[in-house]
Amino acid sequence: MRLVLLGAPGSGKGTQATRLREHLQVPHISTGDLLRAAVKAGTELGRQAKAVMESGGLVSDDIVLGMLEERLTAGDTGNGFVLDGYPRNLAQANALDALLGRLGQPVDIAVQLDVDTELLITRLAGRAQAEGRADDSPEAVRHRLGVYNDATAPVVDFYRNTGRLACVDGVGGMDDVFLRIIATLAPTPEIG
Ligand code: B4P
Repeated sequence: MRLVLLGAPGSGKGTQATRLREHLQVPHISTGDLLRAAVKAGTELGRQAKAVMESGGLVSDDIVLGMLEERLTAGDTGNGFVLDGYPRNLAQANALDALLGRLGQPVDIAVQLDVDTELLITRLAGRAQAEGRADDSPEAVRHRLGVYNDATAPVVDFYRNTGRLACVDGVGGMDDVFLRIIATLAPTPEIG
């Protein structure tokens, strides 16, 4: 299965992607993790991405697409993948469809995790305390939520309009949210 996880910062994409990876036995590909690894390794790409990420902005489409193409052609996605953090704007959504069309691996489903803004802020404040991620500071979180509403929210309609969207309530325990996602993936039983 080729699954895209959508949702605002703090909606639980990374958290649920880890569970889905185990359940579906496919790789979890997170553009956030790929970018953080490049920053940590001090590569040229990481140097370009670092300041943008810390401010809560989006890294340039070209950089992220190049990095993603390299990852999707690594040879381990024959049974599918869980893509987390991409696409984040309409240009990325179109680029992803074009890339996966070329690879003959179109997206099967996009799962949108719905969580209200106050709870997102609470969760990210919790992670800021626990992990000290630079982009979980209150200013960066405000910026990330603005970027999400302006640039990423239209991506939900992109998948809705192409009949590939499932919306899931992302509020509740992590295992409860996971069960809701799994329920959207199960084939509908035939009646009669
Ligand atoms: P990401 O790494 O994608 O960060 P994120 O949106 O915060 O999601 P994450 O997966 O980490 O958090 P989650 O909701 O699981 O991106 C970071 C930055 O990288 C971006 O701002 C951007 O600069 C750059 N970037 C990444 N992709 C890009 C792209 N395509 N284009 C351009 N730039 C890109 O979890 C958050 C917290 O909530 C955790 O502490 C978790 O424990 C908690 N939580 C989760 N589920 C919960 C639940 N059910 N109940 C209680 N707490 C829960």
